[in-house]
Amino acid sequence: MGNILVNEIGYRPSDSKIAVYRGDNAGEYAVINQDGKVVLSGEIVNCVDDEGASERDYSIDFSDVKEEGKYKVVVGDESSEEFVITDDVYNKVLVDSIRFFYLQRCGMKLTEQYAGLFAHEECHTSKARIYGTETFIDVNGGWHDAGDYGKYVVPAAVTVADLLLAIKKDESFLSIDLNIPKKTSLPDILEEIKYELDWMLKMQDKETGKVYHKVTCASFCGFFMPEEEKEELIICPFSLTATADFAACMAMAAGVYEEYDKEYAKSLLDAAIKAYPQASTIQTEDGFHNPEGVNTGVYEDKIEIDELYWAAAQMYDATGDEQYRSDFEKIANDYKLHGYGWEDVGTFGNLAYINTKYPVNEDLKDLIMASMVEKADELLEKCENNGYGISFDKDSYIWGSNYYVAENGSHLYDAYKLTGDEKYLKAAKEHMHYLLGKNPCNVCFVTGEGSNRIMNPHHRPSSAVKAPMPGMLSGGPNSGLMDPDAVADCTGNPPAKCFTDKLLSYSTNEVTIYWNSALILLMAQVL
Ligand code: G3I
Ligand code: 9MR
Ligand code: ZN
Repeated sequence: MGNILVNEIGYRPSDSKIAVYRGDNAGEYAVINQDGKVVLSGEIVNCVDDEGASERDYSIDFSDVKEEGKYKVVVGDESSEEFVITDDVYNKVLVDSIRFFYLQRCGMKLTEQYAGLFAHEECHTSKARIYGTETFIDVNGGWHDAGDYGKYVVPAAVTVADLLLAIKKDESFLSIDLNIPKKTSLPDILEEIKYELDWMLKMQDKETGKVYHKVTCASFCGFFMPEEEKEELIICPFSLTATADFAACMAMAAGVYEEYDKEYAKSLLDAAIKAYPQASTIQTEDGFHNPEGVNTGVYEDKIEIDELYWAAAQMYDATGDEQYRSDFEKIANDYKLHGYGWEDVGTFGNLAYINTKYPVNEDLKDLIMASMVEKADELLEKCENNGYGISFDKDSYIWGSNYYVAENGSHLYDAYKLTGDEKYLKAAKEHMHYLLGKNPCNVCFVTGEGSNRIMNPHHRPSSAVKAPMPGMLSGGPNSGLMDPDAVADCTGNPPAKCFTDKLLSYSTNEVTIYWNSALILLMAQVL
């Protein structure tokens, strides 16, 4: 079985609903409700040869089924997993995926009342050594990055940016009850984001304004709770990417927090103003590399112009200062930049520039908007050759492929906003459905959700308590086979099926804060 793939969580009544049937004998399909009654049937027609999955895929459009209830799609004697149609079908996955950030908190005790199984003592509270010196400083707080307990500024900045964009898109996020302990009167989600911003502020050198790249132990630790990682914390050198991303993120956050706490917003903007001019002065060959003796995540990035571009745009949007505008426009005249990722952040810059309340060069703005639509058109073309309707070809399944699925969905959504053309929105939605179960792996990639669940994410707390923390987006198929379990389980698989739900498969089954935030942003956009 497992040859009829759907969003395992389900659909809202008005959503378009497309199941995939993979096989050679198409024939008839039927949609059956919980009473065993056929509510829709028909002939399967369209088919695509999907290179990434090495399958012939047929799509079954059952959008006409709108009544609330539980359903299955069947073809011959094959059946999909059961799914639900109802209005609030995505509420739980949304809340759990945001609560994940609270559960990733470092530097404080998480009590059972709020964290349940994932309660832990305070962790990583000792002062951290600035690499190569005898100086120790306080960099407590923030979110653990991923399945490891490191804290890295670059991914932190894009995570915060995604979450702030999600809030800007859908103000109802501000009233979501996250069941977290409150210290301020901020909406829950802003209080949670503040926890990360406060940590990021500590990663800035107060004297120079430059920003340290990361704080981790020398190596990744074993599979225990965070308070058991007791090795020395090491702060790695400043980097251009951390400093520019920091400036961008702080400037963006200042605009959002302004409405709630003027003083806090000012401290964010001041930090951004101090960081910004420093970023481009940090010269390293090919970006940041781990210094000798440090073996944790690198977030290496050879192309740093997009980080400067994002920072300039965001600084201009926050201040209206012509210098930032001219910095941005100089780069924009030479490069077309895109990207919602930790590596490529151009789209964040584009959005800041095209939406700012301050004057812009209208011709340049038009060019940027046109290039955003052009990017979406390229993605749309790929969707047509993909059996699951996502913008992936056989080479797209890299480390964290699910991140790129979510990001591409956001690019498509942007084109919908810019053109009003529904075809982009429709395609963007399929990217969400893919992540939630309509995919060649036949699994719901968010923990705690769906019928075919991820049970063994590469995530230390989940391993320690022997239960997957809910609401985490797994990295997904990676045809690079970059860990021993991926090699053992996926050799010979088509790219789209190079995924294994094993604890030690960090190259296919890890989780991170920025993969979650990308999913959250996509949900804010398409739902
Ligand atoms: O960009 C290239 C692409 O051009 C090429 O076709 C493809 C072929 O493999 O590779 C692409 O690069 C990959 C890159 O991710 C894409 O972003 C690299 O191979 C791959 O090694 C790299 O993986 C990164 C991984 O760290 C290893 O460095 C992931 O993006 C990144 O999310 C991940 O981050 C880790 C942190 O270091 C530590 N904490 C956990 C976190 C998640 O796994
Ligand atoms: O747990 C680590 C994970 O967060 C990283 O993304 C990954 C790649 O850098 O590495 C993981 O740690 C593994 C290490 O690289 C190799 N030895 C086994 C470690 C745990 O699986
Ligand atoms: Zn910690």
